[in-house]
Amino acid sequence: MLSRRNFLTSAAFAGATVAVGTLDGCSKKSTAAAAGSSGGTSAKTITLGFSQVGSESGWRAANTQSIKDSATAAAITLKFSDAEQKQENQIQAIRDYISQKVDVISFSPVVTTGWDTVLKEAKAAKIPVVLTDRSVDSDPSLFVTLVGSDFEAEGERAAHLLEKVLALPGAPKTVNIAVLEGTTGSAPAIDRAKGFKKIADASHPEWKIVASQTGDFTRDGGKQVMAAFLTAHPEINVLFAHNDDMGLGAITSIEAAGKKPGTDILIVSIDGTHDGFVAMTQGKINAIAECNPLLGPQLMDTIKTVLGGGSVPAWIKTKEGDFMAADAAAALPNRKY
Ligand code: GYE
Repeated sequence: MLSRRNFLTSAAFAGATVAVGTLDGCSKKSTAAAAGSSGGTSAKTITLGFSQVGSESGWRAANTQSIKDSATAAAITLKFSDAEQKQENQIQAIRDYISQKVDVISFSPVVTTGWDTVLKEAKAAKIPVVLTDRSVDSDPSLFVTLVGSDFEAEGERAAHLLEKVLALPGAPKTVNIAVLEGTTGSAPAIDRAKGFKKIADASHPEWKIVASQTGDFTRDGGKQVMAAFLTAHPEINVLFAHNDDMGLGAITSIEAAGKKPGTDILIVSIDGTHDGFVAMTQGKINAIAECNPLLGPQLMDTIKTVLGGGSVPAWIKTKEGDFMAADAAAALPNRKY
């Protein structure tokens, strides 16, 4: 989905952003401009309007906390809304932020398409938009940058972790995979599927995806869909879950069906939440490709740079690690989410 792998600058927004605001004591000229009609001399506080996807997962809870904490630490005034995984709620929140004349808008788009109109409205109001976590399929000139992970790489990493899990003693030779997909049309669901398939198609004719369906990134979704999968496809012996929460929900259904998660059904997931790590220490999840939700500090730094008139890369990627169940106990005490 995100094909903009080249690092561009935010020149398209530079003109607009310099006029919008400034940072505490960053530039005399723009401080005066930002103080505007109040005629004050103190630096203007940045107001950020943020539209969060929802509260669907442990990853999201950590992401929300990170954004709130880092806004406070950066002395940025945060207007926050939760869209309950509905695009119309996000569009409404963005329109509200435009009419409130916030300095900058940030959001994690629930799906990739359908944003052009509202992004054009923000641009016309000269309010820069910084995407975080998930990207959109819109013209890149409609937003400044994306602060978030490479989901296609995560799908590839999950496939490589599965290779390692299948190389362990006792692993099956016939590989019948069930996939629990994330929210349909979301960047992580599209790109994680793509990355995983790329490795499977290139190197593993023996891997068969026998069932693949969305569990909407929720624990309950994972539980329900896995229960149906197990009835329809008793041959499933591997689960690739697009996030930990769906994997954790699936574990409940696997156990209810009298099978052992991590043994009868090998499980690889993505995120690396606390509960995901605990499941690895119990041998119920075999491996996790980390997706770091602690994007707040980088997002606030980016916002300050953008509003200060500086240029930023078109995509600010996150560094992430891979974990096998054998590494989990040692890693767990150091996990931050
Ligand atoms: O993996 C999942 C969450 O967009 C990266 O959304 C995020 C995903 C994350 O619900 O747990």
